[in-house]
Amino acid sequence: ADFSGSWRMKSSVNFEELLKALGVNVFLRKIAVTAASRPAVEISQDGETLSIQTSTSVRTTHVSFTVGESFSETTVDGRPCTSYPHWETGSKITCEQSPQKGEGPKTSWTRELTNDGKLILTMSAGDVICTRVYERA
Ligand code: R12
Repeated sequence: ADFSGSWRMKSSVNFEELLKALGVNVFLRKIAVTAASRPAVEISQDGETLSIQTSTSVRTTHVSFTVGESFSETTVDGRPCTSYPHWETGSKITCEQSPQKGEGPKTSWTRELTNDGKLILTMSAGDVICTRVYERA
């Protein structure tokens, strides 16, 4: 699968509930929900190595990783974690996160390329799953 490209978000379900499950207060939640409604996502992929930049007006993250190798990133609420991305199928990456310090609900994300060319991102915290669908810009 080739995730490369510029992506635009078409739908998002449960993003605020995800932040709530992570303990983000209502003030930051409202700011984050507004900012995250219009993200710009740029992905470049070279074989098993992906580079993902996610930009919003309040927060921009950049991660680079090779599927099958652990790396450091932050959870969506900004806590440092160690992540382990692996192929769930030939077109779906599942990434388990473990906190680098402290406690919190279990977190993970998945990114999947569908047959009709969409990118589906899920982010989980405990039993809350946020699903965001992207199309190529
Ligand atoms: C917090 C601070 C900030 C945010 C939170 C807690 C904002 C986070 C944002 C996340 C966007 C994620 C996207 C994901 C994707 C756009 C805006 C939650 C700034 O303490 O679709 O890949 C300071």
